[in-house]
Amino acid sequence: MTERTLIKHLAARDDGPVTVSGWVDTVRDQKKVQFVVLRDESGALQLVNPRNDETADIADTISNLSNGSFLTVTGDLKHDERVKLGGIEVKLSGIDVVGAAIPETPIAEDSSVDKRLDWRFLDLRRPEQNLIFRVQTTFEHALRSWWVERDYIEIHTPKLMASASESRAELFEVGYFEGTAYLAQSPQFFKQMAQPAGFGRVFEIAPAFRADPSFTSRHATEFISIDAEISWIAGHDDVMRMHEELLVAGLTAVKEKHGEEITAAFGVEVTVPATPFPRIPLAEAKRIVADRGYVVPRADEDMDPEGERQIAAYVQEEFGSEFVFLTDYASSIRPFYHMRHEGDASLTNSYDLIFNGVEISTGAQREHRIDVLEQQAREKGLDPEELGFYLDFFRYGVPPHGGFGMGLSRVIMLLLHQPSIREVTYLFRGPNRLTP
Ligand code: AMO
Repeated sequence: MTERTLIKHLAARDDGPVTVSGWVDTVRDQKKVQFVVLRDESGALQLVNPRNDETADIADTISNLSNGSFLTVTGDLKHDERVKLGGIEVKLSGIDVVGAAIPETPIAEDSSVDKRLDWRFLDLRRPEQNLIFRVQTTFEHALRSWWVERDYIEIHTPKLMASASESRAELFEVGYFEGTAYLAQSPQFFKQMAQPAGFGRVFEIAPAFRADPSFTSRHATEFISIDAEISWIAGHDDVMRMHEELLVAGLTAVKEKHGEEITAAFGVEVTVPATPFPRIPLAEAKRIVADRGYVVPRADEDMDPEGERQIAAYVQEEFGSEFVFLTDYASSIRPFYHMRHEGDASLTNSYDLIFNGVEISTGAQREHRIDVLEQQAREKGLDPEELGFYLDFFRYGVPPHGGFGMGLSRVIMLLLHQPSIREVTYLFRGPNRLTP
């Protein structure tokens, strides 16, 4: 493979000949000297070309350069404190326009998000965008490592399904030969299947699809769902303990590797949260929010976005935490597969995790007793026939188990204080966006 010199590594090199590649950021074409700022994913570098007879060809090329063109240049690296851009510059001896760009750039810094998404590959060239995806890589890698070190098995569940796994209202239907298939809304059923299969502890990081017509900053029709499911739990607190330790591992890795860059680019200090995260039953959270003067949703409704912000503000003030588990949701607002409280069937062994005021996750202990599960499915108006294969999991010996699903883009958005998941999704999919 061709050796590449990244711009960020040049400062540590001795003065002398170098070859570098990157995109033209700006050109200052002056009478006596020309300057080009070259950018790659790691930084920016000043190129200089004093005009004289020997450099006339290079000067011609520079005069015709358009912003965004991709160049490979050779030259002499020199450290010079007076150079504002990193204290180094390269005096050109050769310039090769490998990929010329059309001069009119279709987007600018102040273009709307929609316009930027139309030209996502150009938008992604911005250093902050590049950082977002390096942070995401580090975060995902740290989660995977944490799980692998603890003997979890990584599974890949199918995204084409014969029925819904969450609400029927958000199902994408696709033609499937003579019949119909549905895009998976969650790996829910199949990650649970790993428990009677004897896998013990599993995880998956994969796309999930929701035919949700929302245009909010936190909804996509396709998103990456981070899922885990574990056997031998005593209750949903075991799932929450795993969940918080996992997040600590992910955020520690991000802070160590990118903390300073993140502060420089976004003005955000990455905080590794203390554990245990505060845990507040939903009913109590609603009382707290009401005491703060906010009109809370009814008891049989989920916390709404403003309620989530209010409880997050409370937790930040009281416990200095960016995270809070809201627990024990009412059965009426939870799916049929959540286990209900022993002795109070109106509540479930479940939780939502709120990070900086937005829900990032839902988790629960699952109902593993087949008769109870069937009854709960019927109560929710589901036909046990349609759930046939799923219900079979519980007929052949299944351990108590539970797990969670967490939206990757929501975590990254909230971690980097971005205004929308559109900014942190490589290619966003929403109700009116299927391209590029
Ligand atoms: P839930 O439906 O709450 O739970 O989804 C889990 C998490 O996935 C993310 N998420 C979304 N992200 C972007 N756009 C969407 N339209 C969207 N919908 C959901 C959120 C949410 O918290 N099967 C359960 C999980 C479980 O119990 O294991 C489930 O899917 O961050």
